Amino acid sequence: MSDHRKDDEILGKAYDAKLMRRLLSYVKPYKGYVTLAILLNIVVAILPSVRPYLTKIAIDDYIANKDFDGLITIAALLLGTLLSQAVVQYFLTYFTELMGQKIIFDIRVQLFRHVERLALKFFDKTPIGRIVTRVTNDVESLNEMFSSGIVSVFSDIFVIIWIFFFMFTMSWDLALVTLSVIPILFYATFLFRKKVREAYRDVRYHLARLNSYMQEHITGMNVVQLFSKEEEELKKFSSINNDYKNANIRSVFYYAIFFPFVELLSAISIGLIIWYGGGEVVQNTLTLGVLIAFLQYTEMFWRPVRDLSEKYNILQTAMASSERIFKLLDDKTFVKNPENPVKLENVKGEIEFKNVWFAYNPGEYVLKDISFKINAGETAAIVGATGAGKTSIINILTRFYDIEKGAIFIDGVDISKVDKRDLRRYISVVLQDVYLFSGTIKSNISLGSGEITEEQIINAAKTVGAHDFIMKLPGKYDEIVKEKGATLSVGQKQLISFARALAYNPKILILDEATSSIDTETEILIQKAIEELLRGRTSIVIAHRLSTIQNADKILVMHKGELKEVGTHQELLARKGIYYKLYQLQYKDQEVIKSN
Ligand code: DCP
Ligand code: MG
Repeated sequence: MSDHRKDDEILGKAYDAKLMRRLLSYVKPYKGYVTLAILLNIVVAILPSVRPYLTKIAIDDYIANKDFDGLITIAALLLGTLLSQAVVQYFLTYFTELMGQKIIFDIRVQLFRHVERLALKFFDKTPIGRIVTRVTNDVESLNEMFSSGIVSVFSDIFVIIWIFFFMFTMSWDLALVTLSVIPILFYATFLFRKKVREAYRDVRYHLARLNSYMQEHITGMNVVQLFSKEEEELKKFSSINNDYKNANIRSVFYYAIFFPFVELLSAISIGLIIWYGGGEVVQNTLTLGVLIAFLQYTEMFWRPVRDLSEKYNILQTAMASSERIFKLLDDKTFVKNPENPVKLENVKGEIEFKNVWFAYNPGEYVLKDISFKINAGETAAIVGATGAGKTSIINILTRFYDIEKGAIFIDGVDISKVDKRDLRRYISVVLQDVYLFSGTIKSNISLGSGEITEEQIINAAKTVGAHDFIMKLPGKYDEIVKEKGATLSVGQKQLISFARALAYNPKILILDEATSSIDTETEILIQKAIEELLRGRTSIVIAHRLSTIQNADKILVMHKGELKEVGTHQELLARKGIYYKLYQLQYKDQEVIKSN
C-alpha cells in the first residue's frame, strides 16, 4: 500500500527531458499535425501583434494628415486581421484537439493491452481503482498537455517575441522602460511555482486517500449497511474530505495572490508608459501613435505571460501522470512464456505434480513438496481446511502463478515449456465466486468466442440443467446480465458458469466448489450438473460436497501446504488420519441427496 501512496505523490519535475523524449515518441506518428499546428501558431501569434502597429500608422500617418482614404484602408486591414485570426484559430483548435485525442487513444490501447498481460500477482498488490485512474485521469492530463499545453506554449512565446519586436522597432528606450518590471515578474513567478508545486502535492495525496476510501466502501457497502456503520464511516469520510478541501483551498490561495499581483505589475508598466512616453510626446520626441500602440502592446503582453504560468501547471501535472503511466507500462510482472514453446497436442489429460514448491511471497511457501498423479479421465478431489493451499494448486496448474521448485506435467510435458494460451485451451476452470460480465446470457457462456456456436451454447446449458431457467427469463439466451448478474440467484450463476466451462469442452476441468448453501432443489440440479461436467475428462475438484468427494477416484488431503494423504473415501476413512477427522467435522452431517 505504502508503495502505491508514493505513486500518487510523485511530484516530478515540471520538465524532465527523459520523460519528455518518451512522451514525444507518441507524437511521432502525427508529425504532420505538429508541423501544421506550429505554423498556424505563428500566424495566430502575429495577427494580433500587428494591430497596435496598424493603430500607430492610423494615428501618426493618416489622422495627423487628415487622410480619410488611408484611414479606411487601415480599418479594412484591422478587420481583415480579426477575421483571419478567427479562421486560423478555428483550424488550430481543431487540429490540436484531434492530435491530442489520437495520441491518448494510442496510449490507452497500449495501457489496456499491457494490463491484460500482467500476471495475477500484480493484481494481488494493486487496487483496481489505481489502474483505472491510470487509464482515465492520468491519460486525460496528458491530453491536456498535448492539445492545449505544448502547442499553445508556442503561440504564447511567439506573441511575446512579436510584441518585443514591434516595441523595439518603434522606440527602444520606451520599450526598456516598459519592460523594466519584468525581473520582478520573473521572481514572483518563481516563488509562485514553488508554492503551487507544494500545494499540488498535498492535493494529490488527499485526493488519492479520498478515492481509495470511496472505492473500498462502495465495494463493501453491504457490510457497512449490515453492521449499521453508516454514521461512523461518514465521519471518517468527512475528515478525509475536509483534508482534501483544505489542500485545495491552499493551492487556490497562491493563485489568488499571484494573478492580482501580475495585474498590479501590468498597471505599473502602463503607468510607466504614460509617465515616460507621455513626457516624450510633450517634448515632441515621440509620436502619439507610438504611445497608444505601446499601451495596447502592454495589455497584450501580460496575457501570454499569465498563460505561461498556467501552462507550467499543465506540464507539471502531465509529467507526474506520465511518470505514473510509464511506471505501469514498465511493470513486467508477467508469467513468462517460453521462447520456443512445446506444442500440446491430442491432450489426453494426465496430470502430474513432481516435488512442487510454491510461494506467493518469496520464502513463504504455501505449497511444500507436492507430488501426485492423476490419470487421464480420473476425478481427483482436493480437501483440506481453509488456507491449506487448495486454490493455490489450481493457480499454478493454470499458470496464473509460476512455481519456485519442482515441475508440473500434462501428458508428460512440463507446462512451463508450453505457451500459456495453448495450455489454457485444454483447461476450463469454474471458480468459487462466479464472475459474470455485462452482456447477455449467451455471451457469458461463450465469452465472445466465435468458435462456439449457438447450438453448442444451448447444448452446454441443457447438459448442466441451466436451459430451463434460462428459457423462463424474458429475454431467454439474449437476456441482459446486469451488474455482474445481481438479478440472478447464486445457484443460477453457478449453473451458467458450468455451462461456460462445458461449452469449451475442455480435456481438463477444474472446479473450485462454492461453499454457499443453496436450496435442495438447486442443490440437486448442481450435483447433477457437476456429474455431467466431470464425465469423460480429467477433473480436479476442490470439493465441499460429500457427494463429489465420494464419487472421486482419488482424494488429495491438504494440510498447511502439504499433501498428507491420498486415497479413496473408504481407504482414507479406514486410515483414521486427517481425512477421517475432517470427515467427522465437516462432511459427515451432509445429507447426500440422491439425485436419481
Ligand atoms: N495466499 C496468498 N496470496 C494469494 C492467495 C493466497 O498469500 N494471492 C495465501 C493465503 C493462504 C495460502 O496462501 O495462507 C493458501 O491459500 P489458498 O487460497 O490456496 O487456500 P485454500 O484454497 O485451501 O482455502 P479456502 O478453502 O479458504 O479457499
Ligand atoms: Mg480456495
